[in-house]
Amino acid sequence: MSKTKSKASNPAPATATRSKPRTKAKAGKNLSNSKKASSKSESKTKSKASARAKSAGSRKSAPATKSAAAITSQATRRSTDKLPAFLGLSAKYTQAAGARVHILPVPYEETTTYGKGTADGPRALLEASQEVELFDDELWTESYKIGIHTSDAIVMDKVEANTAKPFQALYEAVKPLVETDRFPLIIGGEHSITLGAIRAFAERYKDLSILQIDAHCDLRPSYDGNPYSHASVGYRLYETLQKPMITQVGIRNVSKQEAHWMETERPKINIFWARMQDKWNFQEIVNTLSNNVYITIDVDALDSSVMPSTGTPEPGGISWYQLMELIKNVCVRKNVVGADIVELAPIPGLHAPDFLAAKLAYKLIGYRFALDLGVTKKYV
Ligand SMILES: [Mn+2]
Repeated sequence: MSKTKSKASNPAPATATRSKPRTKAKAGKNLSNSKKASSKSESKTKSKASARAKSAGSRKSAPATKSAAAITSQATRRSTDKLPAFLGLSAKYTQAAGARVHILPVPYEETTTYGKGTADGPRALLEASQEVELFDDELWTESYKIGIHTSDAIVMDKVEANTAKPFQALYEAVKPLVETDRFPLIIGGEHSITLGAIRAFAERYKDLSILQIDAHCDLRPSYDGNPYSHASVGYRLYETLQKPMITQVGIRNVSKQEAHWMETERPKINIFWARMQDKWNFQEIVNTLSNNVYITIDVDALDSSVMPSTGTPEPGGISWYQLMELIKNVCVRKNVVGADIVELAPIPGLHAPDFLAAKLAYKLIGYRFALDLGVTKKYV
């Protein structure tokens, strides 16, 4: 479905009561200990169930009688409450000063056009991350040891057509991290936020290119009268780069207007269409990028069978392992300077997509820092 056709429909999120918190007894799991593990090897055996029970208790789903507006306002409120730290790591690995990776949760949702709920994406991802196994079975290492700090949520007012400095709060959070060679991993929220990050990266890296993994080109100059709509983010990013260069992977939704712009302007945008995914050569995809790369992952690039929790789903998406191959190849061959994961719109009671997003964040960190972590195993 084209984004242009879907504005009127605004279905309320599913209102099924969230299933009771999982307390499945892993061997040695201590249900009563709420302190985070702090041993040399972060143990996943402590605290998880109790933390999970606590957080799950605070986010009961709305009863079926509530209006969509009430549910939205509840989602907004929840999204600004204190968020759990990614992976539930102990302080040793989360100190801002020492951490190479800084997770920036951005529960921004102002221009979504179809399914709602991406304001709750950061919370769902961070909560699900408490259950992600810390040992990477592929890299054969504990990637969290690179140090992962989770910042407080970055809350921004709606960016309008006349906003002078779009997504300024995110820009200001990213800028010092870029300058000190930290790796910002931004968790959305709707896709338009990527612009705030790219404004900071483009100032530091003259040759910055963007790998956009997405179902949609997002190349409309504006949408609904707003140039900062999530449907226009690709266009905004393109004009923000010093030497515009974007590679889009997984695309299966383009409007006539976008197609016309590409045919007449011939922008430096390489598209790898989802319908050709069986023939993709990942090395060829990576070769279209400059040395310094920012990765923006709209979760709707994935097939909606594995990622139904997103506002504008499209059939025919990519698989988990294709996504892994792509990220792995770009991390090995290029200098990936930052990334975001956007458009997760959690469905109450359906935790697999939230967990997928959390694991995606952790895998991306692992691939990016495999060398620094001393990974010697051949994995690509
Ligand atoms: Mn998209």
